[in-house]
Amino acid sequence: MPAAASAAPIDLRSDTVTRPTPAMRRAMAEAEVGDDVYGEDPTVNRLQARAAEIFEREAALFVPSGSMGNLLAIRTWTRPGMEVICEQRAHIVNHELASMSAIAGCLPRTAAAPGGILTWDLIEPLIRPKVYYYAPTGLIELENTHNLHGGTIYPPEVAEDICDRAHAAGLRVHLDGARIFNAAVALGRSVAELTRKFDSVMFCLSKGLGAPVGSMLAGPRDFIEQARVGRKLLGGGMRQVGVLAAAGLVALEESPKILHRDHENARRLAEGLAQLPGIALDPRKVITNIVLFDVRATGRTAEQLCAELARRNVLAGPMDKFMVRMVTHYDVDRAAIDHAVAVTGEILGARGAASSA
Ligand code: TLP
Repeated sequence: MPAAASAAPIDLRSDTVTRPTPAMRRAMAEAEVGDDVYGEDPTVNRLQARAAEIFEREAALFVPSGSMGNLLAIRTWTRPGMEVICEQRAHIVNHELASMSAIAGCLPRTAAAPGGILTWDLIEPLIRPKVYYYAPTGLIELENTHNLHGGTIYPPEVAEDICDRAHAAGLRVHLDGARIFNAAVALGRSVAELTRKFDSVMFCLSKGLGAPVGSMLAGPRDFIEQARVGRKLLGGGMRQVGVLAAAGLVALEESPKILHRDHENARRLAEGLAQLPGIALDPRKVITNIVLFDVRATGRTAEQLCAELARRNVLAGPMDKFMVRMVTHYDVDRAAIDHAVAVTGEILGARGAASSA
């Protein structure tokens, strides 16, 4: 794997950085297209039908991004002035520009949960009593896998318990399943099984599945029809977008089969990094493709370490002052992982680390 400074960087900033596979590029070149605002793009229609089938839902909608998919779900299930219950480090709270407030008119109401995994005990106290001077609870949102907790997974029975109790309380539950295929592969369950009790599900084609662009929102037909209107309102009505949907279809059919490699690589990466001086990380907690580690004890901030890594052609993401994230995906193989560990060891002065760097 590349050791020379001129080689392509080993890019572990995110699984969003994957480039389309040759099969995706072929499908894109050959895609049959039409105007999707008229509902006439056959490839988009096929992708939507296939996603609905895989998730055992009435309908699905192709959206430009996961952020738009989440926002559409919030906007469709709520009205302005409501609250959305979610985990404190949820992507919708930390990485979506306050869109639930700026656009949907809702406030997040958060609870911090160990590993990012909410339970009904944590959610229930946040539900507002039906008193006219409180902002009503409009929606509960869960994230699986949980990005900012290092790709953690909801035990299926915990997620189902939340959905059952929410429904009994008259509340809906939306799943940010940007990486739900990673959870399914790690648990050996189908995405339909893991998501069956949620009222709506967003998942990304453009993360571990490797498509260049796009996410899907799945749910009941009337919900999807309203979300389609919302997508247009936000400027997300796309025309001959079958060229992108074609890559999405390949991603949906082919990529889940190889996601397990990303998980093996992430565990290997975590085991290597955990040996290095100053890195705080428990590799046993790495079960999908995200490795989060604390670098406080290295005497560096996350940004400083990431800058040093970048100078050596290894790219990682600073997530907060001392937290670094590395994400595995199909564009990094095992040799690249070993190289990334060696380079990190070299920077941190680990004994014997430079030998393979
Ligand atoms: N996550 C990105 C960054 O925004 C942090 C990444 O590199 O991981 N839900 C979850 C759980 C996500 O991780 C992301 C993207 C989204 C939603 C939004 O998807 P996009 O980027 O397509 O808007």
